[in-house]
Amino acid sequence: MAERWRHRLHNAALAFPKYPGLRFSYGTSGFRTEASVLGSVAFRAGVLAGLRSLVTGKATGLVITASHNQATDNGVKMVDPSGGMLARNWEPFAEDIANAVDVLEVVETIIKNESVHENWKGKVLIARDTRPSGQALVAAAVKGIEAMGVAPVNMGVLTTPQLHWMVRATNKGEPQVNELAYYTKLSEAFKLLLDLNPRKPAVPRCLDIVVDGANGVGARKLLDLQMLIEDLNLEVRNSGEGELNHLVGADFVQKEKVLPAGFAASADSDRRCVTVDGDADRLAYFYVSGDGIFHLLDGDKILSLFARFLKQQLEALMGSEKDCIIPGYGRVNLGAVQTAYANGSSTKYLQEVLGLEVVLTPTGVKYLHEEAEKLDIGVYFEANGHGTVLFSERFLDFLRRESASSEILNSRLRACKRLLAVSEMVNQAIGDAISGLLMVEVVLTYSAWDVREWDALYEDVPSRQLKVKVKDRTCITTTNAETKVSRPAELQTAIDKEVENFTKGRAFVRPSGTEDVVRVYAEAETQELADELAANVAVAVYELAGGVGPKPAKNVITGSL
Ligand code: G16
Repeated sequence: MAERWRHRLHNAALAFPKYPGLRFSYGTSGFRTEASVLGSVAFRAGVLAGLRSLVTGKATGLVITASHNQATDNGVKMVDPSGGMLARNWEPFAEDIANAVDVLEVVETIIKNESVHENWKGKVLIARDTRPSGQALVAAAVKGIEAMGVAPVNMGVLTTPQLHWMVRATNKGEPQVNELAYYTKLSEAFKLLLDLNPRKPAVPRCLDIVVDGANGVGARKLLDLQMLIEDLNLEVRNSGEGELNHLVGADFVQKEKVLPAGFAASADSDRRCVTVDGDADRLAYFYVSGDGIFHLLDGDKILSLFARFLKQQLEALMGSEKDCIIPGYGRVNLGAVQTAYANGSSTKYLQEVLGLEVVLTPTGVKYLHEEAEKLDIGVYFEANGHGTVLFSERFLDFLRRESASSEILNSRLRACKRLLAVSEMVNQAIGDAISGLLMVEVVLTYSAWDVREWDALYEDVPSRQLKVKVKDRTCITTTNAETKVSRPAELQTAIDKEVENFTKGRAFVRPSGTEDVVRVYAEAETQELADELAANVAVAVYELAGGVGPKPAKNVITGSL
């Protein structure tokens, strides 16, 4: 490493010593913890993002956000040149640099391994969510990027998926990389998709939706988007007037299965409602039926809706062929990717009704994205609402050729054009609540469906999620896509024993990668039984994995086997 470079980095790093007594781990989605201790992590993430940009010769990105976490937390999500999450083989570097006493040591190792030269050029795009702590953390990250001699580009307050989209667009050489370009791309594809829809008189042209913005960045961005789409009539609530993610937002609504603050069962009955999380990378729909019952349409339902639509388009392309064979292309691999949180009924629907192959990965979009990328059309969603639809370049090339080869707008050409427009509208870099919402609306309009018809695709197996506080959550390790605990072994034995007592019982636990808790998930035949199973497994976690604070109450089994 050149002396001048080393000197500059050394001096800059003096202002960002490692926070004493803490170990930072690179979790499900980057670094995340209490904002007050994150200054040095932000600086060091800036250094690493700069270095990654130099090594790849492409733009990288950083988003300062703690997504669904409480307002006093913050975090750093690192974006790779593809627009996806940081490459997994660089995650150990991220953890090393965040915890190093001497930043230079880690940097020098990478520079040596990758033969990086000081004169190489790099660029890091940086954005933040609406948290008050964000500005100072952006400033720290910018110092880190500059210390590497790389150009920081501060994009301001954005949703996480917008920044991912911009990194991808930059590296694809798009002429305009800014918010307007993002909204324009999405809205044009959306309008084209509506125009391609079969015209049915019953379909309302104006799409009325009530949005829970989690008091975060997504609320204001959706309002910006709405300016470009006259068919969309969004009533945005929780747009910043209350506390970020407190009793609002996709994480709260999906886990608690209740209405967010600012919504009322009587006043909002029968309205189509949407919730996003604090950085707008999660999406869920909900509604209250006339009988006052709350209905959630989570990531699994969104995945099923999308997969059904995509399959219909493939059928139009297949003509008289079978098994997803498309004349002129061959077999199209359409598949779905889920995690252990996927409701059992959704997996059954995808496999048995749609006949799709379903792959299960551990929690974290980085794992799902990787699997979806292997397919011609890969749809991935976590139950919590993170997900998107990915298209392979080879399949897109085929669609472009096909759509240029004919002028007769028959069902085959419409399907080609639709799929191409979906690939433009649906974020190809990462799951995106904004583009996901547009896609849901397109598919509902296409099918002339309301939310109830969509909801009726399948009935969820009742489920419950709980959190347990333990002394050290890393004492739990898991295997088989997180469906089994490998350590402590007696915990898995206890879970198995509990599950045996419940009809249609299924349960697993895993340490959270974003909060200091162990998460518990349970399914059973009825809601009461799912609640009981979850509570009993929570007690097992508390007893066998070092629970702290008040002990969860064990439920008496009332109706189990
Ligand atoms: C992040 C990841 C998601 C993952 C979630 C789970 O979400 O991006 O892929 O599902 O964490 O968190 P945990 O490990 O705590 O269960 P977000 O929206 O918080 O960035």
